Amino acid sequence: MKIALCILVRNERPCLEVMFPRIGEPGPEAGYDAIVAIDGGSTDGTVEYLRQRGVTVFGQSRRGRGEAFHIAFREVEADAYLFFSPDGNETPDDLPRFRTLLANGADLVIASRMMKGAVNEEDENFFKFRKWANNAFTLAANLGFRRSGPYITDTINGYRAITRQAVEVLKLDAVDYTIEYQMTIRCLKHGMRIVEFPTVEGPRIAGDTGAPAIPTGLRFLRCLGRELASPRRS
Ligand SMILES: Nc1nc2c(ncn2[C@@H]2O[C@H](COP(=O)(O)OP(=O)(O)OP(=O)(O)O)[C@@H](O)[C@H]2O)c(=O)[nH]1
Ligand SMILES: [Mg+2]
Repeated sequence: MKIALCILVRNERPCLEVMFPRIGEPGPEAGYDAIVAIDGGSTDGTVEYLRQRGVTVFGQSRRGRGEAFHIAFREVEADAYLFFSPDGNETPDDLPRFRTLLANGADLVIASRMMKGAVNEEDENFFKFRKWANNAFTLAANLGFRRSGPYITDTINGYRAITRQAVEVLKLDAVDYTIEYQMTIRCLKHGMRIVEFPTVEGPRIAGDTGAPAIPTGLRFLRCLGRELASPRRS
């Protein structure tokens, strides 16, 4: 099974300098067989950093994290896509775990920040607004779309891998930060096999989020409404 590691970046140079050396080399031990990056219009030397290290970088004509997923699906030949954001939230230590779970038949593998044994960025805060909102959207997805199989604890996290076969069935069309939520919901709708493992979410290393809480939350609500209104199988 050929797994393509797809690094998603927009102005992440300082984070890449820390995270990229931790990704390792492609190969059976590393959990992926090729590395590409999709860039959402960086102006801080992110693209140059990656190209100097031999990474093929695809640019985007339209901004958006979902748009980056579609470029990966369109441009990269692979049996599965493993998405990685190098901003510090996701640990490269988990990269090898995806291959085993995909090889065992998972359609979608999610590194969960919410299940037993996992750590969420906000766990040390008293008010965990982002975690609570995430959990509310996750509850809605499970109640609205789960047909069988276990409760999915983190329907939103971007640290995930999906098979090419699943992508071809799901007909995803979200272009923004709702891409993962739409992907999980559609996998649930189709009764696909979703497997999670616990991960430890780290803090952002540098820079600012591109996903401000309120507009992003409203987009998630719209995404949920659209999925509820459309047939169970897209
Ligand atoms: N290719 C591409 N990557 C993007 C785009 N928008 C965001 N990203 C990347 O997606 C990853 C996650 O985005 P963030 O802005 O960190 O969103 P977040 O993880 O919800 O927010 P934080 O709490 O700041 O970590 C980062 O590596 C970004 O550089 C885009 O339009 N195109
Ligand atoms: Mg992040």
